[in-house]
Amino acid sequence: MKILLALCSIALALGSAQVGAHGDDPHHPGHSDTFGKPGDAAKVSRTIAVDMSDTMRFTPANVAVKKGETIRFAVKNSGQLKHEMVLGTAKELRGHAELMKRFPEMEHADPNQVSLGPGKTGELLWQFTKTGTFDFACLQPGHFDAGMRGKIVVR
Ligand SMILES: [Cu+2]
Repeated sequence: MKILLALCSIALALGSAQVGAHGDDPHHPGHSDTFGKPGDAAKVSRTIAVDMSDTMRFTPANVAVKKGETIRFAVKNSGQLKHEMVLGTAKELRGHAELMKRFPEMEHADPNQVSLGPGKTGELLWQFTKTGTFDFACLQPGHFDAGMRGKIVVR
């Protein structure tokens, strides 16, 4: 796992260099500290059930939360393929989805995501600390492009 995470870091560094060439912030923004932080299980405001399927869709694909809320996403993979729910900004997720095509074996174990095999359930705890519209997506190779993504509006 350590080796895979190291590969992920290297891949992200390479990706950032390319983003920098386009005049954007050359620093990788880090995993999602722009819109919140890992949630505390003792402070969960409510649970939102999210289903992931082989039709490359999240259900629901649109989620509304209030600023400050800690959400427990109860995630179920009802498909036959591996899927994952990754929280982030649209830019972060798009960049990461491209990297996953080049490094399809890349594994993640970050607090802003949960990866689930067929039929598995898991959870993701996140506190939303800023208002705005944020994204989530499945970064398994090809799934993002197939439309496996959703939006979170924080008010
Ligand atoms: Cu998927």
